Amino acid sequence: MTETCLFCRIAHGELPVTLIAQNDHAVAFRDIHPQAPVHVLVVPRRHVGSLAEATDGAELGAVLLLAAEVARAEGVAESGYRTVMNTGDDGGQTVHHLHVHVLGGRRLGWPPG
Ligand code: DGP
Repeated sequence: MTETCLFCRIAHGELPVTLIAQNDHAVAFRDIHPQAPVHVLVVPRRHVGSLAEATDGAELGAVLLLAAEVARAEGVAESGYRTVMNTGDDGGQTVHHLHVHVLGGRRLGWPPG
C-alpha cells in the first residue's frame, strides 16, 4: 500500500466508500463523477500504478473478472457496457493506481475523444 495513494486508501477501508463487489485481489466502488448511469471503478487491492506497471496476471485477471461481475450485478451485462483502462498522460489517467472503469446504462459513443 502507498500511504498517499487515493485508491490504496479506498481499497484498504481508510476512506468511506460503499464497496459494491470484491474478490481476493480487487474491490469495486462507484466513480465520484459518473459519466453514465452505471459507472463503477474496479481496482486491485495492491498498489499497481497503471497497466504499464502490471506484472501479475492472476491479479489482473481478478480485476477483469470483478468488472464482469459488477456489470452483471448492475444489470448491464445483457444490454452491454464498456470497460476502460486509462494509462498514462495521453490515456487520460488522473489517478495513478490501476483501475478499470465499468460504464453502462446508456448507448456509449465511439471513438472516444
Ligand atoms: P482516470 O481519469 O481514468 O484516472 O479516472 C479516475 C476516476 O477516479 C475519475 O473518473 C474520478 C474518480 N475519482 C477520483 N477521486 C475519487 C474519489 O475520491 N472517490 C471515487 N469514488 N472516485 C474518484
